[in-house]
Amino acid sequence: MPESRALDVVIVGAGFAGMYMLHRTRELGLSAIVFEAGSDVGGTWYWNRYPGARCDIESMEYSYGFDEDLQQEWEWTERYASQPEILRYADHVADRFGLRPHMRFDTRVTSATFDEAATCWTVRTDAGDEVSAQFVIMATGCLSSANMPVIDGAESFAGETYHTGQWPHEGVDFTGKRVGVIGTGSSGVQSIPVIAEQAAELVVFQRTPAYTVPARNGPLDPDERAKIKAEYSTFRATNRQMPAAFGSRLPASDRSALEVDAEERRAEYEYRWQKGLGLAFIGAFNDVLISPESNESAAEFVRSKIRDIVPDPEVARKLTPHQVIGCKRLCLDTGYYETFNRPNVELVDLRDTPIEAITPTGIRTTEGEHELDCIVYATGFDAMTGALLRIDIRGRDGLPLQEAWAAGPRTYLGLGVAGFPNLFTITGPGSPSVLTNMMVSIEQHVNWIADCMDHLRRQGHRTIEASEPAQDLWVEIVNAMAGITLFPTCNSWYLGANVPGKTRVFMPFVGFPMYAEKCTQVAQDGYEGFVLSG
Ligand code: N01
Repeated sequence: MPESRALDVVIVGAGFAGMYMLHRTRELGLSAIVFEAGSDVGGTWYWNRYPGARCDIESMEYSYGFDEDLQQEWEWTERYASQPEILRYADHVADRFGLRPHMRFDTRVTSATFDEAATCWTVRTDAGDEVSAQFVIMATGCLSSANMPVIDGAESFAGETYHTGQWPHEGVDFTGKRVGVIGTGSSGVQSIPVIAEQAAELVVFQRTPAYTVPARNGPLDPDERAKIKAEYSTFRATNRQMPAAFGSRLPASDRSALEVDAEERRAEYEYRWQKGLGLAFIGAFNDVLISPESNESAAEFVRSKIRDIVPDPEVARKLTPHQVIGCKRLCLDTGYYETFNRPNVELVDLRDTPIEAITPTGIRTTEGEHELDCIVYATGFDAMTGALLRIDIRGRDGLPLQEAWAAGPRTYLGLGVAGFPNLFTITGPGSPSVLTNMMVSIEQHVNWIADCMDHLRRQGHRTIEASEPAQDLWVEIVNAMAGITLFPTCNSWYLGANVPGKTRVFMPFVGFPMYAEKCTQVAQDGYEGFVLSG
């Protein structure tokens, strides 16, 4: 039965953001519904079931910290959790906090329209629901709208086609198949070694070579797990003080890579490479993402590893990246570069031989046709704004969000948008989000939004809305912060540069602790920069 109720809150998405938002909303005694396009909870972990899918933040950190009993009772088994284990965790949380009765699955929100006279939102879905709510909270995720490149002839392919971000639930058996993978970002880097083990032949179509460091995943050390659990809340609090809200077991470096000699520099990179410290490889020195020279020393270290691992000089050459390391998100792998030593794996460098077309039987580059049974698109996402903009969101005076963001997303704190009262975006553009441990950013945003709704109710305000001047200033600050770093120097999805036609704007805010402090201050100052009314 389609819903037609009047509610306090509509939450869009049942990933980790939507789940915790629902929990907090219910704790406040507000009525709420979650609409979710998938058939169950989990968000990005519900959709990304490709072989080898795994988190690149350690499991003891990539989990909720809001409930002491939850964090004590849940036992992660691996250092970096696999997608199935993370989905089991999401399932456990949904049961434990009784969330599912307030969720509507297989239901995609199609529009949200602000009604000025009634000061409420009307939300419609593809299942025929039409509900009104005082607040709409977008928990739509940063990496949930698949990026499917437009390639000539793609529809003519007679074999099977998959996208890593929309993987079939029943899994895919590549045994005996000739498989082509397009894309070598995190999803490609994780899936390629696993597909190579199964497929008869694997052809990897690479446009930009990836920098990737070994995850050295394995079973979690029980002593380490117990040690963290003994003081879990302190551990979480210390992580929140780290620039990307994770990794406090290793102190943040206070040295420039240029301050030490070549031997010491290499030893530091080698230590992180051997220990499988993942994204913290970039944190070896405090200026790897700031100084081109320091960055080059880290990049050259990884290049030397590729030369060591891959004996064929031509294959090693093709695999070697030359852009700034960390500018596109660093990948974590299990045997990625080694995979190209296998006799059943071929690497096609699209910079030398671009794709001309997809044919009924394979992929044709300028060098000839590769006959394939399956094509896997590991081509990423329309990140941060894609999921928001495919909903027809209309604020004051019927202004579409698509129009308000025509020149790129504009928000105040990544939480609110001028002209769109009572609409909140969890980990929206302009917040640290994808540059951090997402779980920490999600909890920080959900808590802020819950406290804000509570404040409005207690103070008798009906609406809250970002002011234009505060939003303009915030957009400038986000740009200025990015400008200090090397992030804007490559065509990354952080900039929207991976989606043809998308406006090039650096979307996340660099630096979690400073950001979180600012949000707290804004709330303490009576939601400074927002207009409260009604
Ligand atoms: O997507 P990507 P992803 N022709 O955009 C290529 C998170 N994540 O799904 O670089 C040929 O990084 C594109 O080439 P180029 C993580 O935050 C996390 O891999 O644009 N190639 C690139 O190689 C990650 O950063 C985890 O030149 C085309 C690839 O496709 C984010 O998701 C695991 C093309 C896309 O790489 C996105 O990762 C997985 C075309 N037309 C993902 N279009 C973990 O937690 C695109 N490409 C570990």
